[in-house]
Amino acid sequence: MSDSPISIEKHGDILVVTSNNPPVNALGAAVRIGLDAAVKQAASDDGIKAVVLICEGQTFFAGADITEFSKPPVEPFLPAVIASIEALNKPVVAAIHGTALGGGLETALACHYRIAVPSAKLGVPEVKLGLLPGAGGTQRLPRVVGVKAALEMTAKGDPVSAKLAHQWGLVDALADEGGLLQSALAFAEQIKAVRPIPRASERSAAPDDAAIDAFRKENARKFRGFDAPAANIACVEAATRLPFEEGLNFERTEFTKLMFGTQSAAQRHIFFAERKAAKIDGIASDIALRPINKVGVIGAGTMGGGITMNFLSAGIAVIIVEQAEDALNRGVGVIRKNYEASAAKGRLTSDQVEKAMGLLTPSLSIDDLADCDLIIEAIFENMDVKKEVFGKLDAIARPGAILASNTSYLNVDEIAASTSRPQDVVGMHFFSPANVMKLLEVVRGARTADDVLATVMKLAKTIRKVAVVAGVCPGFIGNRMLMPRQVEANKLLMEGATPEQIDRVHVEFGMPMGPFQMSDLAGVDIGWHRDPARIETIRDALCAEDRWGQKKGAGFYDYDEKRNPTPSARVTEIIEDFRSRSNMAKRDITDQEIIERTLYTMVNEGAMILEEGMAQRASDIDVVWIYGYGWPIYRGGPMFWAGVEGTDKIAAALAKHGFAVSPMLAEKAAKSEGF
Ligand code: 3H9
Repeated sequence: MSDSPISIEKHGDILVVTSNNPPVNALGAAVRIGLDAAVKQAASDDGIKAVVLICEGQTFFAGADITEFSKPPVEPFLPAVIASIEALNKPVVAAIHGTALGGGLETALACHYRIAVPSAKLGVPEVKLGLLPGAGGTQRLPRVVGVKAALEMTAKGDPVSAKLAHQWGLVDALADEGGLLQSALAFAEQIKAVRPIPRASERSAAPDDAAIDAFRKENARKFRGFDAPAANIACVEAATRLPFEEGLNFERTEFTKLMFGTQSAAQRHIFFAERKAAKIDGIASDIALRPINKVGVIGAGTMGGGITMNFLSAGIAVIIVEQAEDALNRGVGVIRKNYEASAAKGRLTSDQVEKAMGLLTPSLSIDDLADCDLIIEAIFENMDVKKEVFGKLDAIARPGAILASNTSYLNVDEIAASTSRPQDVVGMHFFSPANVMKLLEVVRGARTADDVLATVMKLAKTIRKVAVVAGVCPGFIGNRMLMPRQVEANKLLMEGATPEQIDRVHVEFGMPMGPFQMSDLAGVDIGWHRDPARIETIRDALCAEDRWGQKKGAGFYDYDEKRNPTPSARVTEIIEDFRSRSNMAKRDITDQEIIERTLYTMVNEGAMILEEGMAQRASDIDVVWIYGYGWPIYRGGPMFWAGVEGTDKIAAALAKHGFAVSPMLAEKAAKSEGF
């Protein structure tokens, strides 16, 4: 087995089976073949009394090899390998470090004992790939941890700590952090003669219909639109009703349905898209990066504060600068309040709050940023003001410091030109609330240096953002695609649709909210000219009447004190007034037309973004929309969805409505290809 990722070694009468399949010990064909052979070896050698299964490198098996899912299957299949481990007539101890995930945890569940270092995490994240644990996990897990915990683990997919897993009985013993193999060998020594050998499949899972019903109800909103959570729940339920083998068959049927469905294809696409987005075309992955130990943030408003929290939470010191003392105090106060709210929910300890706040230095002088490694400007969107700030930064920042703007649509090259070091200037477009939203658009200016871009992309991972490289164009990737959607949504109102209908179509599609709900949340007045006498659009009319959205209790909808929306008779009047003044006839608008004019147009814009080289790849656009705007992940982002919907159908509908179809979309349509 010399080329195999699986090696075996005898330690007295204990066989140590080791996997070495970097980077994450995925259970690909070579690993399965090796494991199968190791089990046979253990069974046939009378000198072996117990087996320890352990992994080298950063982690225990992190799951099946997802890259194999789109290829023809190769034997032995994982469920069979796992069954042979469980059936072995000698005890097997799984020795876990890093993350035992998916098929990895299923393998561990088939082992007769599990020992883990305290830092390890255990989980079945298949649901996040639109799947379920398909190698017996849904049947063994409830038999080991009970129905409630199994529902949480399978249908939500978040891993649990080894310590919690120990309390639940999923882990039999905790090992020394640095001495997993020794601990596992000592453990195996103790249990090697214990009979009967404990097997998860031979246990039973007590039925708990009340818990299952309650779980479905509690999570109905979270699971809306997704197929996989319900399938996971059904499998856990089956574990409480069916004998083990029948439960496995049920699991297999459900797994296969999900595996060949479009939702899982979409979610797997996003898994790889997210990782690909971190790679920058044309820049070597080993380029030397600039060290970032101290960050300056200019502006202590909502954006500046949120941006600051990302760094503090990652243990990076921040100096936050404001012009006026009260604004500075308010900003710092909000940061503390946000941390304390997380602590109250049990997500942080008070020590962690104090540690984060201890890394923050408030200042009223921009000169205090002189020794920062990265300075992020987060002031309001005005080119002249930004240029002035960057001119000042040019004068005070140390040579080599990275100067970033959080602009959401302004020209980063123009901002860079106000400095003598455009190579050090980059855009870092965070999404609001910046401490919560995962997306970061990193805007590469015409002269941004390669190491600056690579440093910021790497830093994004440190502060737990998903970063995408965008080129300089109005609105970059995300907001640029929002524009045609908004324009068409407004036109549709004039032609006869209501805000409620358009929003409903978007929500039914899977978006968290529709364009008008979003407008009310963000503020209808954003970007308004502020002249109540100048009424040229429906939006102007709303703003003139103080209907600025949720914050004013009225916008495209009316709101009660709890911000529950109801359709507004006044808004209907305003729209009708505009329509009659423009001599437009009202007509019935179908839901399909709304999709074609607000979503197909986004695909068209995405294709133009690709043509112009403003995004590196179609999957980057998908990542932007999933993590920045809540596009339903089970539809894989607008460009992936275009392939499912049919680029030919999309191009034809756009042409029918009179839009200019982008050449790239036309080309894909001609070949009936996706992006
Ligand atoms: C399953 O198990 C199905 C079974 O129930 C049923 C079977 C019948 N396969 O994330 P990273 C790659 S479904 C293939 O940047 P980290 C990844 O693409 C599986 N490749 O590292 C990347 O490649 P590249 C259930 C995988 O340290 C590289 O490894 N398991 C897999 O930030 C490094 O990854 C999961 O869903 C895989 N399973 O995080 C776990 N996993 O360098 C998925 C990773 O070319 N994985 N790669 O870009 C993870 O959650 C994270 O990768 C992990 C490490 C936490 C393990």
